[in-house]
This record gives sequence, structure tokens and C-alpha cells, in this order.
Amino acid sequence: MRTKKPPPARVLSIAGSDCSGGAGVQADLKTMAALGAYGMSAITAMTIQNTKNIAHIEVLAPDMVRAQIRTIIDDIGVDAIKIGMLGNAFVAGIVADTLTGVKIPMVLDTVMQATRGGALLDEDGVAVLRSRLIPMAKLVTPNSDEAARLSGIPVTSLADMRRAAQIILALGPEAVLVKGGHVPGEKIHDILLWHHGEAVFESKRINTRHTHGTGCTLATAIAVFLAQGLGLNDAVRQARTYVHGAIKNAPGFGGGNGPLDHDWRHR
Ligand code: PXL
Repeated sequence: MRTKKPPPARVLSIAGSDCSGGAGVQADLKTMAALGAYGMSAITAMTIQNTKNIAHIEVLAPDMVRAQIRTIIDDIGVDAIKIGMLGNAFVAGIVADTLTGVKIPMVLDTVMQATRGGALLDEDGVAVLRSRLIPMAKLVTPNSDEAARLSGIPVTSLADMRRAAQIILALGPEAVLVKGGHVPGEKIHDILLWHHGEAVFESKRINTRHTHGTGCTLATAIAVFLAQGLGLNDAVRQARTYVHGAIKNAPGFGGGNGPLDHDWRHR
């Protein structure tokens, strides 16, 4: 007799829609499916974009965002939350209101600027990240540019990344992962800092322009692995391995910076 499989981990992405399918909610749901989780979404904004540029961004009414989150938490339940593009300070504020007192581990990807061009969060929204959302996160995952903005110091080396991580950690999250993909070099270093230690992860840089959605995919993969019961270190390690393969197997779609292959392990 076949034994019944345990139910999948339930993961919620609070993020923007990327109609080109490479980043945002679309990337998050593909990542969740590929890694065996049950994916759900609260959409914060619509973006109209292809691999070359972003043509338009429309942020949803804050009440619409709150209603999506509450409706899901109150019925199905959520084992981990990934937060991505928030658009503006109003949406960021209502997400903070909605999640206050909610005891679900949150991975906060501090999305600010699209590589394709365009602000994905306004100036006041960055202040809300710093004062309200970062303090309630289990893990914050800034790239070096976002880490520089959040910490107020330039971030162009591993030593800078560590200093920035310390400054961001002092804002109150459980841990910070500063990603070094935008720091030049043959090797990429990411540094994970928590209150009692640190880990540095290293990988060989893949020379490609097809990296759109890498940050979204990494943060979501970490959220999935946390929801599946892994510790922070193992969740980050496994998520990096998954993202590395997804970049390596990128299909090369479009004339600009194209998407990853989220399902590379099953092809
Ligand atoms: O990769 C950051 C990001 C997040 N969310 C959405 C995006 C992008 C980058 O373009 O479009 C919706």
C-alpha cells in the first residue's frame, strides 16, 4: 500500500508581478513549485516589462495587499513568507501593519531598483524597510547596492559587505545575507551574519547576462527551505546551489537580460 505523502510546506510571496515571468511573483511561484512547496501570492504591483526594459509600474491600493495576506493566513496558513517588491511606503507600511505579531518566519528581499531600469520602491518606502520591516524579518537579503543604501557606507569589497551586514543586523533582524554578485571579481562571495556568528559562501561567477530574477529566486528558495525545516545556514547553502544551477541553465530568452530556468532540476 502506498503511504500518503506529507503535505507540502506553504509559502507566501508578497511581491510584484513581472509579466515577463522571470522575476517577482512569477519567479517566486516557479521556485516554490520546483522545490516542492505549495506557493501563494499577495501581489503588490503590476510591472509591464520584457527582458529589455520596464515600460510601466502600477502599485496596488494598500487595502488590496492587506486583504490578500489576511485571507491566506486566516484559512490555508503559511509556514514562511518571502517579501519582495513593495512599490511605495504606503504598501510597505500596510504590509508591516498586517504582519505585526504574526509569528511566521519572513525572508525580506530589500528590492529597491530593477537592473532593467526603474525604482521598485520609493524613498519613503526605504525608510519603512529600515524602521519597520527589517526589524521583524528572520533574514534580510540585500545585494551590495541595497546594503550600501541601508547601511550608509560604500560596499565594494567583502570587508565592506561584512561592515554593512553588521549595521543592518543592528536594526533588529535575526540575520542578514549581503550578496556579492554586483561586486566585481572571478568569485562571488555572499556573507551571512547573525547575532552569534557568520558564514561566507563562495561560488564561481557564471559569465552571462541572463540573471534577471536571481535575487527573487534566492530569497524564495531560502523561504522554502526554512518552511521545510532546514536551519538558516543550510537553507542559504541549498538555495545558492539551486540558484547557481538555474543561472547555468538559463534558456537565453529575449534580447536583454533574460530569465533563469527555475525547473532545471527536473529537465
Ligand atoms: O529583481 C527585482 C524585481 C523584483 N520584483 C519585480 C521585478 C524585479 C526586477 O525587475 O520586476 C516585480
